[in-house]
Amino acid sequence: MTPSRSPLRTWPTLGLALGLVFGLAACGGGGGGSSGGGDDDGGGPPPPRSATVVLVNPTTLEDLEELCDDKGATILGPVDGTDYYEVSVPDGVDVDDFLEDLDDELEVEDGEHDEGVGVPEGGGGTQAAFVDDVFASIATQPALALIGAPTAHGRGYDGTGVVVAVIDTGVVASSPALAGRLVAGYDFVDGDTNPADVANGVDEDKDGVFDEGVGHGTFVASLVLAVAPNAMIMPLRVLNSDSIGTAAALARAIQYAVANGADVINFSGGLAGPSLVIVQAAENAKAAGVYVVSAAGNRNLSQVDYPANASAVWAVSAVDATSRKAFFASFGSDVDFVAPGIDLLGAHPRAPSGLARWSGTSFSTALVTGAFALLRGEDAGAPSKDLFERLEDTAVPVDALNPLYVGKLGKGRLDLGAATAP
Ligand SMILES: [Ca+2]
Ligand SMILES: [Ca+2]
Ligand SMILES: [Ca+2]
Ligand SMILES: [Ca+2]
Repeated sequence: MTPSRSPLRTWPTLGLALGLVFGLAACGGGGGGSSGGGDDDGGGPPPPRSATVVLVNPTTLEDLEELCDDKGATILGPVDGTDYYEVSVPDGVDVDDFLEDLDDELEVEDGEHDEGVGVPEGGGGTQAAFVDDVFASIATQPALALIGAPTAHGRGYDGTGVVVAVIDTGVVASSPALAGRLVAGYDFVDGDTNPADVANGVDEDKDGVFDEGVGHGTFVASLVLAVAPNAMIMPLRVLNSDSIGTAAALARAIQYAVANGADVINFSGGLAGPSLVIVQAAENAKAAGVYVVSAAGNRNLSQVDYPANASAVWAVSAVDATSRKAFFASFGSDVDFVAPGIDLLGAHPRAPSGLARWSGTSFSTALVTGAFALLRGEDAGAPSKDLFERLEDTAVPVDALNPLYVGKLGKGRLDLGAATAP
């Protein structure tokens, strides 16, 4: 991947993006769906390499079929909602060479490598702190007051009738915070209809921590519902129990959300490099009136993560309780909003109390998605763009409080009091 390449340039006629390379994902089976959760436990020396999956946007399917025949590659299937196909590159074939051959033969002008999808809080980032205060309440935490949620609720805004797709690690449906608020979703990791967030005792990302992703999706969903208590959550699982996933799964989940009636999509995750297939899925969703809201990232960089940086995706960064940029929050001209993101209280299925505090732009993102759901619940007809622009236009500017980040924290901090003012 060439860092200097802009993922936002005009869409190439012949784009080629490489999705994830999962050591454990046995893609060679050729079965539908994306990476499987199954694994053969690679203890000891390097495990046998499974096939690498690339995402290819060919001139014609016939061209691709011919080439794959030549190379012994397998077309796993189309990536719904995009022009891409998932192709399994045979074991023992150098992926760079394979892509170069594609380049030669299909005049593909773009290649991206090994971009795993994850969450900003992953990889030793911020950790959830379990809470044992029995009086703790997600709904009455100060962060919600800071964004004016109680004021909006007092005016009757509650998100009734709104479906929010939460693309994440899945959810623990038994969490009290989600009771009665789930609609059918899908599991793009396992390829089944149960997007349950379950630990599997496998350290998929080999960082020495097992199943560190479990709880992320539930936490995010609980925050969406804290802002929009009568909205419904459509859980779409694309991240495994170590909170990693594939570009193809994310693109498919975006397409699924649009096709199944979601009003907005929360993706509190991202990847460090461009993925054209994800951008294309988000563009197509936007064209259908369904926006993706995504996290700016926790790397304290002046470059927000993908896909939040894409123009079709709303990017959310994090501030503290005094509206100063969170120390970890990435920033820049691609940020659209900021919202509180430090020590938020949310539902965590691994905490004995069911509650945890957690920091990250993932959670600021959930608040903005919930805010959209509130506005949508009171106005079924307005274009989504208008509702997001209302959130932007009513945001409280925070530049004066953040002199080092002027113009780099979007329009400011979410203010639902102003956004719902009569
Ligand atoms: Ca499942
Ligand atoms: Ca791990
Ligand atoms: Ca795991
Ligand atoms: Ca954006």
